[in-house]
Amino acid sequence: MNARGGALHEVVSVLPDRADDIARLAILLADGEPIVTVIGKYNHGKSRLLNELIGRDTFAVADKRETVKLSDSVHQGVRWLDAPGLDADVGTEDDRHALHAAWLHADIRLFVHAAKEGELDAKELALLAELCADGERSKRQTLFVLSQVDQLADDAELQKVSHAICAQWPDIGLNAVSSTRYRKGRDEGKKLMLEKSGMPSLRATIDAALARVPEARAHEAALLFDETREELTQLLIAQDKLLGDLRDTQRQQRVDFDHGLKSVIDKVSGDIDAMLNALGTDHASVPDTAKDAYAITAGKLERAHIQIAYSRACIAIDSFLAGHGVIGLPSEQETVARALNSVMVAVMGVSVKFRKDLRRIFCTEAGRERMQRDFAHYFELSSDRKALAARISQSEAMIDALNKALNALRALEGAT
Ligand SMILES: Nc1nc2c(ncn2[C@@H]2O[C@H](COP(=O)(O)OP(=O)(O)OP(=O)(O)O)[C@@H](O)[C@H]2O)c(=O)[nH]1
Ligand SMILES: [Mg+2]
Repeated sequence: MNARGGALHEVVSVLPDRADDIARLAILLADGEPIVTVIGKYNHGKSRLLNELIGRDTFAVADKRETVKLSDSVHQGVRWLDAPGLDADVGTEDDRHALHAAWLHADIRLFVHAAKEGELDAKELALLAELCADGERSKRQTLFVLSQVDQLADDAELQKVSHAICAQWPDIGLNAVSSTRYRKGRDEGKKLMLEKSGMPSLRATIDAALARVPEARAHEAALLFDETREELTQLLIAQDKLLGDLRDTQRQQRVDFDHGLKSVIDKVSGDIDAMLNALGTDHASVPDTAKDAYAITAGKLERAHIQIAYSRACIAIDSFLAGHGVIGLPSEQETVARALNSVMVAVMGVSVKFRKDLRRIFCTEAGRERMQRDFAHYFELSSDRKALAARISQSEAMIDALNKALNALRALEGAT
C-alpha cells in the first residue's frame, strides 16, 4: 500500500460506510484516463457498441449472456470498460462485483437499452434514477443509448419507442444507434448508412462529455473531501463530548463512592467506639473450662459482643458496597472456596475476637483510611466500573483514530 492508500485506509477504518466514496476518491486522486463504461441488461448490445466506438473488436460479443466480468481497453486516451448485464435473475456474485467496480470507476456511463424491447422496465428505471441522482451529486455523466435500432421495422416504429421512453423519462437525451449499420456503412464505405447508424453523433456526444470530465472530477474530489472531512469532524465532536461525559461520570461515581463509604465507616466506627466505651472489664482472655461448655461465661459474652459489633459494621459496609456494584471479587482473584470470594472477606478478614482489633480497624485514623483505600480498590475492579473504564479507553482510541484520519485526509487534500 502506498502513502495515499495508507491515508485512505485510515479514513475508511473509521468511516466504513463511506468505503465506496473513499474508493472513488482513490480513483480520482490516481487521475488516470477518463473512463467510459456501459450499463444495461444482457444481450442489449453493450460490448458490440464499445467495439464500434473504439473501432476494433476488443470485447467479446455473442447472442447469449456473454460478458461476465469487467474488462477494459485504453484507446486514444480513454479507458473503455465493458461490464456484465445487470440482470439479477441470471447474474452471479462476480457480476455484482464487476458492476460495482464499473460504477465506481466510470466517469461516463452509457446506459444501453435495446430498441426492440420497447419501454424501460422497472429495474432499468430504478437504475436510471440512481444514476441521475448520483450525477446530480458527483457530476458524473450518464448518456442514454437506444441500441440495435435496425431491429425495428421502420422509422415510425423508432418514433413510437422513442416517444414511449421519453414519456417514462422526459429529459432522457436519447441517442439512437445501430452497431450493425455502422459496421456495414464503414466496411462498405456507405456514408449515408454510417450517418444513419447514429454512431458518429453518439461519438461526438461522448467526446463532448469527455471534455467535461476534468471539471467533473475536480468537483467530485472536492465534494468527497468536503463530505468526508465534515463527517469526521462531526464524529470527532460527538466523540469528544461522549468522552467528556464518560470521564465526568467516572469522576462523579468515585466521588460519590468515597463520600458515601466515608459516611458509613464514620457511622459504624462511632457505634463501635460507643459500644467499646460502654463495656466494662474485658474478659475475653479468661479461658473457659470444660465445665463451662454449656454455660454463659463472661468471656463468651465478651466475644459475642465483639463479634456482633463487628458483624453489624460489616453488614452496613457490605450493603453500601452492594449498592455501588461491589459484590464478588474480580474473577482473577476468586478461589475455589466460594464463601471467601467476597470483597468484605478480602478486606476485613473472617472474624475479630478482641477489643484491640476492633479499635485498630475502626477507631484509628490508619484503620479507617485502610478500609477506605482497600474498598475503593475493589470498587475500581467491579464490573460496572471496569466496563466504564473500557468505554473510556474505546472512546480515547476512537478519538485517536478520527484525528489520524482527519490529518491523513488533510494531507491528501493538501497534496492535490
Ligand atoms: N441487429 C443488431 N444486433 C446487434 C447490435 N448490437 C449488438 N447486436 C447483437 O446482439 C447480441 C448481443 O450483443 P452483445 O454486444 O454481446 O450484448 P451485451 O449487452 O454485451 O450482452 P452481455 O455481455 O451478455 O451483457 C450479439 O449477437 C450482437 O451481434 C445492433 O446494433 N444490431
Ligand atoms: Mg457484453
